[in-house]
Amino acid sequence: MNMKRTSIALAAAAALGLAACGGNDTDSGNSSVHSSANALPHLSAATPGTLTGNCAALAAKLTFANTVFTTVTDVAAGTLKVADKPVAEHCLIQGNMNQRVSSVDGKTYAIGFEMRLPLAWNGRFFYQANGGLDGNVLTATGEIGGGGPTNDALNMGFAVISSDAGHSASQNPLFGLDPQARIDYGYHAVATLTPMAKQVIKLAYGKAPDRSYFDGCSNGGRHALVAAARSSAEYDGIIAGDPGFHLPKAAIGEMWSAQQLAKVATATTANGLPDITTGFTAAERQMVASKILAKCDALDGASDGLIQDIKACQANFSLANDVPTCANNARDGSCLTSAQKDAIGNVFSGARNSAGTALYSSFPYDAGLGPGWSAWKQANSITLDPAAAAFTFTTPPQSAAVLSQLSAYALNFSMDTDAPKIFATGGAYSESAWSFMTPPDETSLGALKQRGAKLMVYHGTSDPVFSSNDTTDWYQRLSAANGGDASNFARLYTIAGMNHCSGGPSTDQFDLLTPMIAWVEQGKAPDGVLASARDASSVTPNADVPAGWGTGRTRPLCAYPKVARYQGGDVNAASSFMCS
Ligand SMILES: [Ca+2]
Repeated sequence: MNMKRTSIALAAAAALGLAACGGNDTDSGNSSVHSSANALPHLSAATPGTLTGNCAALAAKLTFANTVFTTVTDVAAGTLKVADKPVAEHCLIQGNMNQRVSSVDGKTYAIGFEMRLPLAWNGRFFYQANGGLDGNVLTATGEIGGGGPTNDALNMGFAVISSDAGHSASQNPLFGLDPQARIDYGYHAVATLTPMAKQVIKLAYGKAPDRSYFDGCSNGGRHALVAAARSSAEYDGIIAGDPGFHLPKAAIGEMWSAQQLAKVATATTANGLPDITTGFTAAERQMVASKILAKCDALDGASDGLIQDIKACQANFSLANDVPTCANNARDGSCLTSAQKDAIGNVFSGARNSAGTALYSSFPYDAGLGPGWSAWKQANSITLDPAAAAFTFTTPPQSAAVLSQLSAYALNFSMDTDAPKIFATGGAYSESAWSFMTPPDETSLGALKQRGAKLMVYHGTSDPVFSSNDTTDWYQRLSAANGGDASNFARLYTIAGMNHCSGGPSTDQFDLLTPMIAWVEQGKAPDGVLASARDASSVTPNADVPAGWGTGRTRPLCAYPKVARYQGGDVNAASSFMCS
């Protein structure tokens, strides 16, 4: 199935002439040391291996400093499935590293992990970076991103690791009270697990991985961009999805949004606080999305429900002028009140303090204002984000008692006096949240670049929690730091209509890992990547895909700043679009 998708993608790229769209680093030599004035080193291809001996025999061989291996067991083919296909037989190894008792809260912490090693190995290692607050050792199938993936890294033959990043689910979100757990979550778990995982692979297959890949979305995308900076020697291909690489600021942005929507709420919740879901109802969100589409959809040449030219859209759409203002403040879903326009305008223009200084990023107006948008702006913004802010992203942290008052904490969070605490240190907290959560120098990726490693970043333009504007801004600065063009080692793909990591009215199903391998190991730059809409006929349908799109819609994902523009022909076919 994966090979089929690859051939489709390559055929589509050829049909579109996309090979001519991007950079010039397409030399296909096989040397790992090839280099010239304008070419970056080209890493050699991985070669496959076989698990030496059986899984049980591996147990006696496993050893690594500060590591306890608790489970080593064979997993039969078909025990796991991806897209209804059986995952091949593999060896499951579970354990933990650096177990300790916290001097701050007296609780036992460790970096929990699992690895899944296929018997038939492709010679590669895959770090599966997980999302949210971490705290769960998710099954190490090697999720490759996008909605409803049709394959995973384990099934593609990778040896995969997944971890809880240094704390358990039962310690969420109060792990932030422990200084070391903060740092493990920020960057230290990845740095600690990577050499252990490579040693396990060496013991299992008789050689360390030839090539190593790193992939995650959301907080996992943050882990990926942090790894690009901190672990540039360890990873050859890094995929960062909807990266929360400025997560402490984004959490402030979420609470800012909650405060804006609270101003126009029409009801209160059981705890007497404004019900922020009433500040911008589902009908009103759908209406605003229709007005955005009316101004922006055709800018890419096709009125197809997808706003590919998201930059032009921001110049064309005006919340004030293009959305009707309710007469007599009578809200019926067909209009917004002036107060709502102010509040929602503030949500999109982004968090700022009383001096007008931006505290995070603006968000682009786009069509994805459905449930996936609401879940972050109107629910997580008063639960998950304040939990992270209260205990992990501010110093000193709040007391554990705040756990029962998170909504009030979010709605009362001061953009003037609380927001600066993401940069603060004090007492046992010797690193600020900004320091441990973000890449140390996010546009200084020379070490990664110069050794021939590659970075692919994708971001839904309807992501309501981590703004694609923030990622686009970073990519522009990265380009500037690389002579105006970073495309020979780092590419960004914005995805029209996609909410946070998946969903939204979008073509959110794609495989960046296969083109990443081709880029790293064969020097084939990924100029066009094929994405599909998960319509009603999909194995994993996306309810946000309008029925009017029909079945089988595909689109090219274009490397920023190029945009998929309609050239004529079948509006559902990627081949009808050109990246330009
Ligand atoms: Ca369009």
